[in-house]
Amino acid sequence: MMQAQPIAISPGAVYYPAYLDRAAQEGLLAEIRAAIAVAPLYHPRMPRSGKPFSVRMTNCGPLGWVSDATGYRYQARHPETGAPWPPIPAALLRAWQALGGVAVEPQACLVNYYGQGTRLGLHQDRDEEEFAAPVVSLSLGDTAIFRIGGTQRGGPSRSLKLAGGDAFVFGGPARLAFHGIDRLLPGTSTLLPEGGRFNLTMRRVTRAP
Ligand code: MD3
Ligand code: FE
Repeated sequence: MMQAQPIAISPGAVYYPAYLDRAAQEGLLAEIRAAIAVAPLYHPRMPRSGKPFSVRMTNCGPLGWVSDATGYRYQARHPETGAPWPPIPAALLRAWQALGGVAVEPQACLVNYYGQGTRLGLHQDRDEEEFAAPVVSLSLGDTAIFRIGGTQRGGPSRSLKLAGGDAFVFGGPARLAFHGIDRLLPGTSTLLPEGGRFNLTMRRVTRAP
């Protein structure tokens, strides 16, 4: 299941290329598809403008990140079905334990799906109350061009390819780094018959008890 030497990208940002082998990717994909059957992917909307994201999203865990015309927030239920989010899959909890280096449990796993031509603009993840815990990210499917900068918008940034099976941990100063997905490289993975990419990010939302 595990492989990969960690590569330090910047203080607090650690990249684990090929963290999941093919069998582990298939197992995790099956768990994510089961979660999506309970909590369907939907198009979040931008605060104020109400313009839909090109990326579709859902969540697992006691809390989920949502966005609509009224703003960004974490909530316990799916915005369209009203149902509680399904639990975070066991394989993801194992990755959090192995890579996160913290005793607290994650409360949210945001599931992002990128179809061809979709992107996610540069942003900071700062809707959580707890920034001491890292964000742990796993990718499945096609390779994406990921961009990461510093904690100031408009500062220097670098771009990196994130492939299916790769893991990333963003802690310390990297926890508040600006980041986004510039584009996908279509046809770079055979994992998803429909093509595209899933990214799974686990987060601690409230202060640890
Ligand atoms: C750095 N997701 O879900 S993963 C997000 O590929 C998000 O779907 C992208 O940005 C994706 O918020 C990028 C890498 C990532 C995720 C969360 C971070 C980098 C991060 C949080 C803080 C700092
Ligand atoms: Fe983010």
